[in-house]
Amino acid sequence: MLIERVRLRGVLDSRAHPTVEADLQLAGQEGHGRGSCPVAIAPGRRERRRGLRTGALGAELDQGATARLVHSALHGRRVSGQREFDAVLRALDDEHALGADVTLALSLAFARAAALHGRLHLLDWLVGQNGSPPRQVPRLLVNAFSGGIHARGAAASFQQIMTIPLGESLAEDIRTALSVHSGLEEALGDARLSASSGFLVGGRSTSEQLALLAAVLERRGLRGGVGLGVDVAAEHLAVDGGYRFEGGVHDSAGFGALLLRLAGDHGLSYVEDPFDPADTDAWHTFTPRLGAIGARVVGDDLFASDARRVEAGPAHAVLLKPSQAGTVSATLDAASAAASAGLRTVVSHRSGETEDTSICDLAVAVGADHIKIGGPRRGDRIAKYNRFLRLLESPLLAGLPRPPVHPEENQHVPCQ
Ligand code: 2PG
Ligand code: MG
Repeated sequence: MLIERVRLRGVLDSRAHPTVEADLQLAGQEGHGRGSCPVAIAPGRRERRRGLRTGALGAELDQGATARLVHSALHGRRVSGQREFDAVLRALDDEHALGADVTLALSLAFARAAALHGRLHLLDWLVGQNGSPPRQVPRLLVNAFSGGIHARGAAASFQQIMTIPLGESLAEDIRTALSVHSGLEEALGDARLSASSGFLVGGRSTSEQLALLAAVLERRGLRGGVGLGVDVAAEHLAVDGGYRFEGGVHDSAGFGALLLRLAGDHGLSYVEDPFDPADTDAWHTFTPRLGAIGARVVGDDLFASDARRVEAGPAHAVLLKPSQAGTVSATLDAASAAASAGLRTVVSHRSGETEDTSICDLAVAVGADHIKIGGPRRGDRIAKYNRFLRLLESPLLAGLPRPPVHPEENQHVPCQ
């Protein structure tokens, strides 16, 4: 495949922060592939450097020094496929610190251009790159309450409290997500401060939020059909000597005990980033204990979507964020490292998203158990819900099973 033209563009994410979009055209092709990179409000410290944060908008980005490097490396270059293209990006990044925003936008633009070139859908292209057919249709992690740094930094609380619809079909799960969300809006009434990124609710503790959620599920007749999960995002709660949480500071052991109690009391089946990535012993002690009550520990900032960091032991599953990995190939590598270690996978959006919906295709392609796409509000998130509704028409998804309702059903069983 001969790369004819590449263009970088500064666009806005859902928080109106500048990020990178790329267009890429292959020789003999009408049209181009396009990709963009989402933005985290405060990336974990193991995450690859994000980029130059130039603030350049529109064509300004295509005229700067980064774009000159990209143009001279890519224009007129012939590559055999995604792997070779991503290797070129990786080498450029290592030498010139392009940043994951530039490399991911280009990598996704290439994937879409290559798919177009082969008259394929993006999903088919990604499945081809992954090397095995999709094996299940992921379950949604639907944000209900935002806290921690997502609630503008003040609250020492979990970053997300989420619901997990457990229906037989994805369409049914989306209907459930809509029902829970409107039930929550109804229940919160005036207490709802912002519906734009989930809900920011002043003065409510985590237990109260979980209890409120349970009441909404009860009222909507959904109690048995929806699981509950949290993203502790503990790296952002860590202070000298422990973790800040709801007015106190808890040492690792105390924080682990508190999390286990919360998980038991509220029937949580999903706990993401319970500790700081460096708090290694705490992860190793906590994971089997949470597993014993039928819940799963997921590593986000722990693994930072880096295949070299993925290992069995500290967690049951790996969160995959393409913007952490930096390219499509690096994301697929992290997914296959997870499979080889017998770990499950979860694909995730970022707190600042664009209209790019490739994470949906990716989650299906790698056979992820879950995908985190936020609550069913706001254009960038609805775009992902709609992408799934279209993907369901793909023959590749016909007859595929859903992941097991009880995580323990196939814990420690390699997923591929
Ligand atoms: C997370 C993500 C997505 P951020 O921690 O899982 O909600 O947040 O993009 O801010 O890292
Ligand atoms: Mg997280």
